[in-house]
Amino acid sequence: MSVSGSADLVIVANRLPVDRVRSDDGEVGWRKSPGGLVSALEPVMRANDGAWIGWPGSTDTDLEPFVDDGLTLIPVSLTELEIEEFYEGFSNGTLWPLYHDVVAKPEFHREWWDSYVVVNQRFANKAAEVAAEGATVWVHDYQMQLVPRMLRELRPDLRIGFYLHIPFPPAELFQQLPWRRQILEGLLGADIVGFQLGGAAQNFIRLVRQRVGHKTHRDMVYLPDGRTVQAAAYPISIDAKDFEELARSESVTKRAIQIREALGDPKRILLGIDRLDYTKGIYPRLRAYSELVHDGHFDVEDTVFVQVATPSRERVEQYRVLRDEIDRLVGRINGDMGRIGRPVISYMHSSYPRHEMAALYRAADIMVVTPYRDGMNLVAKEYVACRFENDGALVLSEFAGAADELRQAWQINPYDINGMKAAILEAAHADEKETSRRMKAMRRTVLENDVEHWATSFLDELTAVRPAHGKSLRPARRS
Ligand code: GDG
Repeated sequence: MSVSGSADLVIVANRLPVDRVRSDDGEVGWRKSPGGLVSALEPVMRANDGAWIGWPGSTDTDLEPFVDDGLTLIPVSLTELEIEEFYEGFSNGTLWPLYHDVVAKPEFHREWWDSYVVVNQRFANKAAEVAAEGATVWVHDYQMQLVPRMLRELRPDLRIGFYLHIPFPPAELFQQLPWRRQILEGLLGADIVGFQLGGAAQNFIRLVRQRVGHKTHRDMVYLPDGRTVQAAAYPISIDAKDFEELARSESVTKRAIQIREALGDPKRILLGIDRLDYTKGIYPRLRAYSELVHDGHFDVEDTVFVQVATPSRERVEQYRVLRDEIDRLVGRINGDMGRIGRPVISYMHSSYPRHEMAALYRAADIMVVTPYRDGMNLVAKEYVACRFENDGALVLSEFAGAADELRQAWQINPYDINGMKAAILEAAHADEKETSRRMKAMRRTVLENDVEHWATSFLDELTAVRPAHGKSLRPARRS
C-alpha cells in the first residue's frame, strides 16, 4: 500500500507498537504490544490519518506498510549488523548507561556511531516520505536523536516534536560523548524537545548554550536562522482508568487470591517488577530485604518478597553479567535463610500478560521500586492505579522521575542500604490510616495526570509553538 505524503500525524519510534507472531498453523500475523503509549496515541492517530514508523523486531525482512486494527504501520528494516551496532551498541551500550548517571560504564566505538547515523537517516527519510504537507511528526526516544534535524533538512514545512523517555544527563557526564555536538544539533531540529523532568530540560538548555553556543533564555533556544526551540518537561504516565478497571475485574480479583494462596497465604507480600536492567537497583533492594530477614525483622513463615525480572537486552554483555549476579544473590539468600516451601525471595525471570501484572499489583502489600536512576518508572504508577481500595504501600527511589509526583511514597536513596531498610520497615508497620492517606493522595495524582493528558499537552503545545506553518490536528475521537 502507498502512504506517501498522506499522514497528518507521524510517530517515529525505534519499535513499531506490534510484534510479529506465528500461530500454531504457521500463519504470520501481528499482535499489538500492550502499552500506555500506543493506547494514548491511538485515538489521535485515527482522527488524523496517523502513521507509525518503526522497526518491526525482525531482521532483514523488507515489509510493506500495512494497516493493523485501523493504524497505519510503516516498518523500517534493520540488518543483523545494524541491530548489533545501532541498537545493542550505540543505543544500549553507549547512550543508555551515559544517560543513566553512568551506573554502568558507557562504551564509545566509532563504528557504532556510524551505524546510528545511517539508521537515523533511514527513519528520517521514511518520515519525510509519508508526512503530508504541514504535518506534525513526533519523534521518540534516545535511539532517534538525530532524526529531528535530518527531517527538518528534508521537510522544513513540518512541525516536529521530540520526546526523551529516559533522563537527560548533566553536562559533566554528557560531555564525555565524542559526538555530543551532533546529538545536540540533532535534537535542535525539533520545535519542542520534551523531557520527563524540568531538571533534564535545564541540562539540555545549558549544554546547548555551552557546547553549541546558541542564545538561550529560560526554556527557549534562539537559533541564528530565527527559529526557536523550546525545551520543557512532560512527565509521562499510564492509562490509569484502564489499569484500575482491569484490577477491579472479577478474573484479576480471583487471580490475586490464587497468587496469595500459591505463596502459602503469607501475612505480607513485598513485590518488585522490573525489566532486568542494571539501572533498576534490583541488587541493593534484595540485599536490603535479605538483611531485614537475617536481622529477624521479617520471618519467612509469614512474609515473602516476589521479584519479577522481565528478560531484557539479553545479547548485551552488561545485561548477561547482571543476570548472573542476581541469580547468584537470590540463590545465596534462599539457600541461607529459606525453608522448605518458604523461599525468602520468590524470583521469576519471565514476562507476563498485563492481566497477571494487575493481579500481582493487587496481591502485593508493599511495592518496592528502587532504581539508581529512571526517567519516570511506570510500574510505580501502575501499582497506585490498581490500589482502588486505598491500601498498599509504595517504597520509591528518589532517583525515579515518578518521585517528583508520588511525594507520599516512602522515598529512599538506593545507595543507602540502611535507609532503605528503615523505609521498608516503616512501610510494613504503618497503620491503615497512614497508608490510606498516602495512597489516596497518590491515586489522585495518577488518575488526574494520565497518559492521555500527557499526549494531549505535548501535541497541543507543539501546535501552539508553530501555528503559522502546520495545520492543526483534529481532536481525537475516543472509541
Ligand atoms: C522507559 C524508561 C519510563 C514490565 N514487565 C512486564 C511488563 N512490563 C511493563 C510495565 C511498564 C513497562 O513495562 C515498564 O516501564 P517502566 O517505566 O517501569 O520502565 P522502562 O521499561 O525502563 O521504560 C522509564 C518509560 O520508558 C516510559 O517513558 O518511565 O523511565 O526507562 O508498563 O508494566 N508488561 C507486561 N509483562 C511484563 O512481564 N505485560
